[in-house]
Amino acid sequence: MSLIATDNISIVVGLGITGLSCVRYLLSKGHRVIVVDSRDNPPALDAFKAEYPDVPVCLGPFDAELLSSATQLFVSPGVAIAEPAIREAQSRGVRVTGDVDLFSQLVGAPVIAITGSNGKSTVTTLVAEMARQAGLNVAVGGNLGTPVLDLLDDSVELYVIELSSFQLETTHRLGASAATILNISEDHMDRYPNKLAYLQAKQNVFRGCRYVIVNEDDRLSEPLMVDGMEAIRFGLGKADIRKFSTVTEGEETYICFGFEKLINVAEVAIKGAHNISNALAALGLGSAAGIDMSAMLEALKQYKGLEHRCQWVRSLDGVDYINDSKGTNVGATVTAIESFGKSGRGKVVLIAGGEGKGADFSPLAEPLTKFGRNVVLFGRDAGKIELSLTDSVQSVKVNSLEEAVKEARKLAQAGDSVLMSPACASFDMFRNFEARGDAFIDAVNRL
Ligand code: UMA
Ligand code: ADP
Repeated sequence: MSLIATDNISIVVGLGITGLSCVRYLLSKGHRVIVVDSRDNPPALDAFKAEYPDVPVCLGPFDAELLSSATQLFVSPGVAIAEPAIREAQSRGVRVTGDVDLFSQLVGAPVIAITGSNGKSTVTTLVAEMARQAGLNVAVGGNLGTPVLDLLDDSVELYVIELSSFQLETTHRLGASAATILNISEDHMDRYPNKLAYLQAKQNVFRGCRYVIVNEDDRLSEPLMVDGMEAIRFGLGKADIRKFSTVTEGEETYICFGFEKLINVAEVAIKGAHNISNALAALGLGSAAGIDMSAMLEALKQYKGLEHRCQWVRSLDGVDYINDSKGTNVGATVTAIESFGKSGRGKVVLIAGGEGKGADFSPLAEPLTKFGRNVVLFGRDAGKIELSLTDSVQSVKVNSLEEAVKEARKLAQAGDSVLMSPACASFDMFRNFEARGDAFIDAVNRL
């Protein structure tokens, strides 16, 4: 059955880049489309009206009657399907779907799908690099930046897509060749009633999947296995058959598949235990999709990671300055503190804060007690983080990122790392995490 009924109306919910990609596709197939957005003035409005003057656009609070008059709703990731008007339309028989569902019906080449709380972008771009190294024409996108519908092209031989829990809410059957939930820790608690609801959305990545890539170090990443699915496992240590793992012999640690050594960890360009876990996941996904092993190992030697993820910026007076602006949840920041705490000569001065998305910040206390020198807090939820850290480490609140960097310089001692890993989204003060990372780099370079 086709996802699109030609004689009826599709309503695209959300006028962002996903909404635009849906409109473009639906119009190209001659469908009747209406666009709604709950904001009075979505950023893309003027450009949209200029390009599609004949498409009706309804702004402001969602109208349940209007939504209920559609055949299907294509809901953008920024809008929860739990919105009352969407729920009402659904209860009146309207199909609630999204761009990923549509993509999965149209795609003609194998798909590798990656979700999880942390490491998605790193693994997505690493797998894409492995595929390129093997000579494949690969398309890469999804939550990473390019909406999946905009990736579709007959010449593509492999799609590598990053999917968020938001995108997976509306994904009924992806049918990926290989899929993984890298790990699960709390995120987006302003959108979900509890962690289970967040996990359930993530589990949709496995629907119709051939190979599941399972993280043995995080049991929450396990799918419900159904007929026709095969598992490839990964995890640090504990080698086993059909598993990508690590084995340590004396001073050296190797990545293995089964009991066969593949590469010395020292040769892998991305560093830290979390990144080795990411490398194992990428090998699992790549091997499931049949990517040549020697090409994958070559990519591991060459791929240096993305900006704004535990990115070294500068050394000044013996102190390393690290930009981890993409550390947008507590789990990511815990990982970053432990990574620099264990590998550094000194302690960690953490710069954190921003929009906390309803998170519980208390898991930061333990790694900060072990590895933290001080914490400098800024942004909307600075006070909330401060309350969670009493007794573990001293903290100070400031009014801007620029001030935070200056304060961190005063507090850090030679051998320390100043780590900006906010554990929060950036939207209270910046356009996005990249703008926050760039502001940090500028401030550090001005010291
Ligand atoms: N919005 C409204 N009302 C609406 C529609 C949107 O208030 O009716 C708000 C949303 O709450 C959000 C913003 O508008 O703050 C943008 O929402 P959108 O759904 O229109 O977003 P797009 O521009 O289509 O971008 C989306 C993803 N955005 C979100 O999930 C919020 C992008 O991920 C993704 O790159 C893009 O599709 C292409 O697939 C961004 C993101 O922040 C980078 N993702 C979250 C994350 O990584 O943590 C999940
Ligand atoms: P995502 O796309 O899921 O946000 P990224 O690959 O952009 O993930 O990494 C964001 C941050 O998450 C990193 O800078 C690091 O602090 C943390 N991180 C990356 N990989 C992992 C992992 N496997 N486990 C825990 N934390 C991780």
